[in-house]
Amino acid sequence: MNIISSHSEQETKAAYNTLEGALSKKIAEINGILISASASLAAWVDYPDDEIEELTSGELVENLNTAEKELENLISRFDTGKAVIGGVRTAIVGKPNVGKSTLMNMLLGEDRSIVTAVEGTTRDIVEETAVIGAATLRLADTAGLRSSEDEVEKIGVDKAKKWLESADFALAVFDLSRPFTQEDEEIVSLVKNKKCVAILNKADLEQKAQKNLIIQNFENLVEISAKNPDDRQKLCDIIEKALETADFDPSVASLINARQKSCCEQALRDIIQAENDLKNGVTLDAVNVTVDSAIDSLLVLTGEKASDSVINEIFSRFCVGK
Ligand SMILES: Nc1nc2c(ncn2[C@@H]2O[C@H](COP(=O)(O)OP(=O)(O)OP(=O)(O)O)[C@@H](O)[C@H]2O)c(=O)[nH]1
Ligand SMILES: [Mg+2]
Repeated sequence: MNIISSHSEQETKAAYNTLEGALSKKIAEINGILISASASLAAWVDYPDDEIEELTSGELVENLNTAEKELENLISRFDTGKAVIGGVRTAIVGKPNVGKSTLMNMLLGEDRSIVTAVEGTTRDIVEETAVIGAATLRLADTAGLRSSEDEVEKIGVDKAKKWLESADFALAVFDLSRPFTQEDEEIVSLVKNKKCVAILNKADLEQKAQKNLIIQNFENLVEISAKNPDDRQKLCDIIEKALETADFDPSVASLINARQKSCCEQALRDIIQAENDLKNGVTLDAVNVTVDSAIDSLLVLTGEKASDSVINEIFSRFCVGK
């Protein structure tokens, strides 16, 4: 499915490598470590009087530690992998008239969104896909955020806020040619906990905004004129920096969907639990149960063990058996 819906060469390669099994190979490797840990634990539990030296408790801790690090690594690369393979849900937000739709069109290289000098031009959400280097952005141009009495605009603002909540990435647009207002401050707080790039737009005009508000609150910011095609590259560079996609290596194993990520997170939680239990002297059979549960989560990920939820998801995403 990822190959069919891919938009860039990099994305296709990455999806292909996933199919090739870079991820299953990595998961099998981690599971191998856990299975050997579990086997030793089981042997110690079942034959406490025999001297079983295959794995010492030091090695056991080390194995659990390695599995933990490997899973953390996979999970931390999830966002980047998804930006390349599945595409990152990106909301373009800002108060009215700052140039959101102009920016959307600049990224797409076509006149997709309506641009006018009237505040509150965009009402419905305009969605389109843009490829920025290795990253695929599922862009949404949204209504300018302000409190309005206009019934239609109000609906647009609500939709914009909802879309932003569910977005993984935000392009927060500000207008340098006007002093910042309360509405700009609200945008800053709305995107506070999101991966985000601040765009200081209309840099071609006389500047009247106090840039400090943005400098203090954003790690990634860029000054551009969305009307000037020469500034597109500058914008793309900062987006790639924020998404960390520039150095993305499609041959490295990546998690590409939320289900895979949640399996890894579940396994990681169990491994950390097992490590703590070992430290605290919990009985080995209890530790073994926890390690086995981590193994199960990883088998669910690779499809070697199918839980009801996986089967349900597969039936909901593919038209099989209908
Ligand atoms: N000089 C200058 N004008 C710009 C720039 N970007 C946008 N504009 C103008 O600003 C006005 C508003 O642009 P839009 O892209 O419609 O702004 P918006 O944020 O989508 O506005 P709403 O949809 O109303 O929220 C238009 O007249 C644009 O031509 C820029 O970088 N420089
Ligand atoms: Mg607009």
